[in-house]
Amino acid sequence: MKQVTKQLMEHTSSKPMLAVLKIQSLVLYEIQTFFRERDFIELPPVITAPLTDPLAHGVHPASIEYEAQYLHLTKSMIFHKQIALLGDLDKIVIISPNVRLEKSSEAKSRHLLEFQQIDFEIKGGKKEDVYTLMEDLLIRITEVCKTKCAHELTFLGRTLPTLKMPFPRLSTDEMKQKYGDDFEAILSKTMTTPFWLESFYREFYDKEDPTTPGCFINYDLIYPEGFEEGLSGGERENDYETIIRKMDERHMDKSAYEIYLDLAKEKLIPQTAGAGFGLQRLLRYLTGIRTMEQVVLFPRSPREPIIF
Ligand code: ASN
Repeated sequence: MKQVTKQLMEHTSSKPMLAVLKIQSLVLYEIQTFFRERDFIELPPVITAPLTDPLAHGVHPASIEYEAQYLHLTKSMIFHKQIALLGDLDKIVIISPNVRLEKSSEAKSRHLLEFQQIDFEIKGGKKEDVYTLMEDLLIRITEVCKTKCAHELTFLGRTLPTLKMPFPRLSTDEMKQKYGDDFEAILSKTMTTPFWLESFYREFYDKEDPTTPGCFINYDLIYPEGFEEGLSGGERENDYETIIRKMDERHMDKSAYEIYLDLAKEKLIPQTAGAGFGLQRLLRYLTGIRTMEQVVLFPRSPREPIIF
């Protein structure tokens, strides 16, 4: 048997992997139940689209040519979430496969090339709604894992903390001043509870505070114990002039955004707030396994060859 075949077999049939998959199955069930109980409508994901998230950091292009069209593999459901809420839907959630071909030289330990993002959006929602929802969800997931996957957690040597609301909220500006550019990693290592980092300069679609230009009503949820970023989101920009100004500031090519901008101009994009969190990053935190490749059955990683 070839070495690589042996490697694949050992990985897929290992005992820690079985424990991870049991936890993953429970977590997926809890996530879907949690959102359903709160009247979110689950939508199937969009996998190819003429327009996808521009992302704040550069990745290799991932698109396919279909006859006369270029279709991008979805990097996040952001624009589809906003447009889905333009009618009578109020709250949506999508378990969305995202493809981001991270540059291997710049990729962090939390990056995968392909992952599942639980992407949700609330019409008329505010930052506070997202915080309460996510804190409730994380508390529920950790508690359910402790009772229903006690055996697996013990086997993995993981003791999950008892999380309490509200999670701390920290401003990126203040933390940068205090800890320097590496503030996020430093804080993640020192904190013992998940916490919110607030106000990032990034993609145009996150809302800039109209009363304080340069401040943004957006947030990341950071896992403690060095597990780093788990969620990104924000209240959304829906005013046409503001969107155009922010796209110009970011030197964006607007040609792909024709329909999106048309809808914004007609004031049809609703005010919403939302976020997305990665399933595999959550699993890393829950299982205590630090290596991303070890929590995925068939990993697509910027750090190693993709073997199957
Ligand atoms: N899904 C994220 C959001 O809702 C965006 C992202 O993944 N880049 O803000």
